[in-house]
Amino acid sequence: MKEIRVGLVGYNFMGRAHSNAYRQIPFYWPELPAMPVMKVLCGRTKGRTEAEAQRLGWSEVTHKFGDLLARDDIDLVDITAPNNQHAELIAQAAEAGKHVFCEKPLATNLADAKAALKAVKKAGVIHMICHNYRRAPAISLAKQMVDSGLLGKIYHWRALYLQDWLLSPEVPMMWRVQKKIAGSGSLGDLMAHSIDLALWIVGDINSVASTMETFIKKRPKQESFDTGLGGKAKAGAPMGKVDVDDGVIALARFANGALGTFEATRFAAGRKNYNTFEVNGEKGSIRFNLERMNELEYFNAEDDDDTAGFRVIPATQDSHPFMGLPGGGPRYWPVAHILGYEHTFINTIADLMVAVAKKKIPWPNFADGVKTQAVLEACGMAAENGAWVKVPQVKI
Ligand code: SOE
Repeated sequence: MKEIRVGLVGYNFMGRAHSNAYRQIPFYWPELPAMPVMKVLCGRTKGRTEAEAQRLGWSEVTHKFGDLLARDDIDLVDITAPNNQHAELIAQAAEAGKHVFCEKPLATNLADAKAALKAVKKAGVIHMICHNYRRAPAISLAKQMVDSGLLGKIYHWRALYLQDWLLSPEVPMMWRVQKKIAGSGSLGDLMAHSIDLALWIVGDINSVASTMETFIKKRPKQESFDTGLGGKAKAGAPMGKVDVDDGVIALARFANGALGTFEATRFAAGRKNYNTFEVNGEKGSIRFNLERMNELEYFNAEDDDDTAGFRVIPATQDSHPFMGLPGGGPRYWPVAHILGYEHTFINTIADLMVAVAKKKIPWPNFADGVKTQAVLEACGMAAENGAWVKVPQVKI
C-alpha cells in the first residue's frame, strides 16, 4: 500500500480536526490508493508540541519548519497555522517539492494568495485548500441538484454564517481579531466559507457591495499566544485594539445573473455555528443549515399547490455523496445514523490522499482559494469605499 507521509504545522482547533481525519482514514476509507502516515508535528512551542504530538498521534516533532522541509521522508505538508503564515509556508513547501494542503483562507490578501498559487504551479505539486464544508454530504448533494438542473435557472443565493463566541468583551485579543495575523475578522474567518460554496454551487461573482462594523473595539491582551476560540485574559490585563470586522454584510451579482446576499458575524447570540445557505431557482429551492448538517431542505416548485412544501432530505443514504462504499453498503453507518463536523474533514482528506497518490489536482485547490480571496478583497474595498466593486477576475 502506498504511503503518504505527512508533516502537520499547528495543533490547535484545525490541527486537531486534521489530525483526527488522518487517523480515521484507514478505518473508513480502506479502499484508497494510499494511506496517510502521521510522521511529524511542527510547532514552535517546546513541550506543548511534544504533548500535542502524543495526544494527536504524530510520531515525531520538530520546532523548525525548515527542518520539516529538509526531510526526504515527508511527502505532504499540511498548514493549519494562522492565516498570515499561509502564503510563505506554502511557497517554502512548494520549493522543497512537497505537496501542500492549507486551511482557509489561502492568505490575508489577494497578492499573497496569487503568489501561493504561482509557487505550487511552478513546483508542479498537488495543492488543496481546506474548505471542508463542500464535503458535508448534504452540501455535495445540493451541488449535484443544482448541476443537474433540478432547480433550473438560479435567481438567488442567500448565505448566513453566524456564531456568537466573541459576544463577551472579556474574550481576549487572540489572532482571529488581529488584522496583521488574520487579515480580517468574520469576513475571512466565516464568509470565506460562504463565498467558496457560492462560487462552487452558483458560479463566478462579478461585483460586490459590502458594509462592516467592529462592535467591540478593545479587548484584553492575552499573555500566551493561544489561538483557541474564546478563552479569558488575566484580570487587569492591558487592552489591545481590535482592527478587524466583527460583523459583515455583502451583496453580490453573479456572472450568470443571480443575486447574492452574505452575512457573517461572531456576535449573533444563540447562533453557535449557524452556517446556512439557500438557493432559489426557477423550478425550486434548497436550503442547508450546518447545525442540522445531515439534512437538506428542498422545495419543488412543480409540486401541486395543495401538497407543496419544503421537504427534508436526510442525506444519509449510501447513494448520497461520501456515504457509500464502492462495492455497496454504508461507508460510515447505516442510513440516518448521521455524521458530524469531523466527517467533513475525513471526506476532504480522503480525496486529498487520492489526489496525491494519482498526482491529480483536487477540488478545491489554490486556484479556488485565489478566486475566494478576490471576492474577500473586493468586499473589503467595497466596505471601505461604500460603493460596488468589481471582483478582480483572476487568471487561473
Ligand atoms: C471559527 O470561527 C471557526 O473555527 C472557523 O475558523 C472555521 O473555519 C469554521 O469551520 C468553524 O469556526
